[in-house]
Amino acid sequence: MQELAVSPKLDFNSETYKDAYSRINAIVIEGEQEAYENYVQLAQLLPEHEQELIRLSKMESRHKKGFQACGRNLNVTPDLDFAKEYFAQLHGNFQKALSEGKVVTCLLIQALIIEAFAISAYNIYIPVADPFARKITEGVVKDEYSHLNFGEVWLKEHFAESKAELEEANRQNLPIVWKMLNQVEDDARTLAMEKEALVEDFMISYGEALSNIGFTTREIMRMSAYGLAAA
Ligand code: PL3
Ligand code: FE2
Ligand code: FE2
Repeated sequence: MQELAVSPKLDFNSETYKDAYSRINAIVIEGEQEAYENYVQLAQLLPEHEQELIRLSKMESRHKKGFQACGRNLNVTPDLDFAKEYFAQLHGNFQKALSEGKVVTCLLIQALIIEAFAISAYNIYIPVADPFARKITEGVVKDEYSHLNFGEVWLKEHFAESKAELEEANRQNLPIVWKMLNQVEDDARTLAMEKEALVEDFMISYGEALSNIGFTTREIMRMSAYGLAAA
């Protein structure tokens, strides 16, 4: 209900809103594009799940098209150079893990961290989005839960032998996410999305995923706060 008090003040056609939207929209478009590529590459690493991963990758390209339409609907040109730079570190870490055949690290980066980040962003965006984007985002976020679930199920089945690599990959990549959140804090606020709400929602999705995989509450606390203080 709180968000209903906020949304009437938003002017989706104001220059301020559109300027912030040109970066946030680009981040989401680039994120969906990279998610598409990552699932295609994961399919090569996990041939026994090839069909399922290709199915997920196709969902990501639909998401990208949906968010491109959201930008067009507001007459906003997404700043894709900014967005590429925004994802560069996570992208580099994924590519490095891929080249080393580290499927656990790849799954942690894409299916857990990026999907949990997307879920939190989309959940917080939906109540304050323009009506067109709200409809699109509601459809997208449902899919993202199934992507998070793919990572959870695979990692749960391979928990014992993946645990150490998961902890190391978390230690290397989670601080990057906190940094990415800080980088969009101002633009997100212009869209009526609060950083605290994003952090909270991320912690819930990511923490639940870690718990389903097999980590204890103590381990989850330690892992999910990693790098937060420095952010
Ligand atoms: C994977 O399916 C998608 C990856 C996309 C990641 C998006 C992260 C977005 C962070 C920016 C916060 C504001 C979001 C606004 C929502 C339109
Ligand atoms: Fe997606
Ligand atoms: Fe996804």
